[in-house]
Amino acid sequence: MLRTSVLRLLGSTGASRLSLLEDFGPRYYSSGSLSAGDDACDARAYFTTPIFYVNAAPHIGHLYSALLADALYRHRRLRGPSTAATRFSTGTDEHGLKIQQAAATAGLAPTELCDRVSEQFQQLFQEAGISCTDFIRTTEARHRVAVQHFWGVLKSRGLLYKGVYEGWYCASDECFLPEAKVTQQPGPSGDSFPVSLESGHPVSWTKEENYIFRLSQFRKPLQRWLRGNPQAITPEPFHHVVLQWLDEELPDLSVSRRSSHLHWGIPVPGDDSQTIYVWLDALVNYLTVIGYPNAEFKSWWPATSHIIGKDILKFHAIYWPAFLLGAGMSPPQRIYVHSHWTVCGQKMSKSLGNVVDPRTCLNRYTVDGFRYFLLRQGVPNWDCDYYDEKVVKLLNSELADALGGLLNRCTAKRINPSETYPAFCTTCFPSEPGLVGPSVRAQAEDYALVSAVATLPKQVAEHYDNFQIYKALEAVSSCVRQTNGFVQRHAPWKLNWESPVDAPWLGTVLHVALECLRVFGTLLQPVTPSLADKLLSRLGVSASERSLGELHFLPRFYGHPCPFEGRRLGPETGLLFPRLDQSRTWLVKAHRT
Ligand code: ME8
Repeated sequence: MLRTSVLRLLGSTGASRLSLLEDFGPRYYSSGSLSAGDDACDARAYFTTPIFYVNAAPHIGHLYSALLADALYRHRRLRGPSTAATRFSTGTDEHGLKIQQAAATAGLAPTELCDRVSEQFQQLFQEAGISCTDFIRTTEARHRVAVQHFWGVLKSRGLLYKGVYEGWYCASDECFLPEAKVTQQPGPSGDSFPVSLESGHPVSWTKEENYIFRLSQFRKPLQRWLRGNPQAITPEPFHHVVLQWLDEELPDLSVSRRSSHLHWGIPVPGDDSQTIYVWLDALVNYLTVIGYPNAEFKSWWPATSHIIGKDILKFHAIYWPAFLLGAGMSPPQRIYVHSHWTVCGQKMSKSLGNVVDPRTCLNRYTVDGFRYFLLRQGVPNWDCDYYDEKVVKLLNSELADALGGLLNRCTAKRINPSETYPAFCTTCFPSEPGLVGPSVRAQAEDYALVSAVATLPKQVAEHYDNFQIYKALEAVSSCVRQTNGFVQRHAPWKLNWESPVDAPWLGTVLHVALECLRVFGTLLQPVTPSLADKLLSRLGVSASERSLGELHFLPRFYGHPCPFEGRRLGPETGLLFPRLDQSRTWLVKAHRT
């Protein structure tokens, strides 16, 4: 029963004036709402992605992990004042049997394969606007120093011993498997061969004298860490899964291989006949990046958030914290786990020929378009299915029509001939709802809009903290729809600038809509950086006015001056996001039965 649930998770895929002001207004001004200080953004923050194997070219799953980390990192920088206090690393995992075998199959020296594929990851991430501060390769000298030092610490603390390790090994997954996790799969010619129950990859029987890590000693400390830190692994179901795993037996772990079998790796210090297990090597990358073993690393550890896929949860939530505890260090602060992208309901794989090339997608849907799609549609708790029609539909409806249309409606010359941020009229839109008078034009729904957009930055921040970026985007999109409804309701195109009755209200409608757009543009920066820049530039918002601390939505409504009122809009630079043609859906179509 317990196991079934674990497998299922891992294997599948008008308000009163008082309340308005109390809820959102004063807090905005007194505390700056989302600026540094009130949410510990003065502290350091270090985001990481997994380092990716170089046996094959990157696909959309890899890009998705990097985008999640990039959005978290960019959002964090929007909140905090100091960019020096944030770091973001990604990289490539280049050692191990898997790479050794892939190089042999390709007829290449391992270094050649590593250089070639690592370059593909770097190029992809550069094209996709991944703003990492560090790209690490495990074949770098600085990493070898860090791994060998870390090994020495574990050894000196009596946590490594030599023994014979016998069991199934899966080279594709680079892991040992107990008997219960192996099954026989029928081969093409009627014979059968052993495979991993979870991944379906072939396994082979291994018996060797290795160095073994006393993992079994860490069951209780790991349980204490997780029970004492309910947010350590997010979303919660994954936290729960790890605690379930820890209820089971936790055998010691082989952390080296015979060099004659595995030569492509980092040698065990003082024993060249053994090569360090690739997962121990790979996990230490998170320390290498922050300068380990030099003391500087201490200012970054453990203020770390690891973003990982569900497939490598055990390595990050059990092995890695155990290694760290063993070395006298704290486990990472947060582990954010996401599920997988499938294609037409199937796992992406080279052999099925259904791997979606992210560079093609970035070209077809634009960088911002594809970033938006993956982050808007990707739900960490469940697997998501990819097909092209979905991308076109989403981008046309949310970016081209809803957001682009809204900007166009408020900035077009025929509606806004002076091309300025018009004045807000407090008698047309008093801060107290329900007032009646000849010049009062605002309705109950308009107060609801103001209230929704005023709370949006906080809501979005909470979604980021809970690793639900798709919900943050859903909330922005819902407010964009509400703002379009506001503009539609008051039809500024039917109002006349020449009329002394219409003009103040016309200006107010545009002012409110532009203020909403300013909030949307600010909040979209972590996901669609260029599109948000285009939007904010069109609104005339300068670079120093784009942080969350500077946001102060609709200050005139709350009785404060507005720095934008009367300001000229930025230059017109064309459509915010041109509509995509359905014929662009030639990549992967949805299955229709
Ligand atoms: O496991 N959907 O590297 P890896 C979403 N080198 N994300 C996916 C995905 C999919 N279909 N497929 C892969 C390794 N990913 C080790 C990691 S870290 C110290 C060492 C993403 O190249 C996801 O983040 O197999 C997954 O965990 C990672 O790529 C695995 O990449």
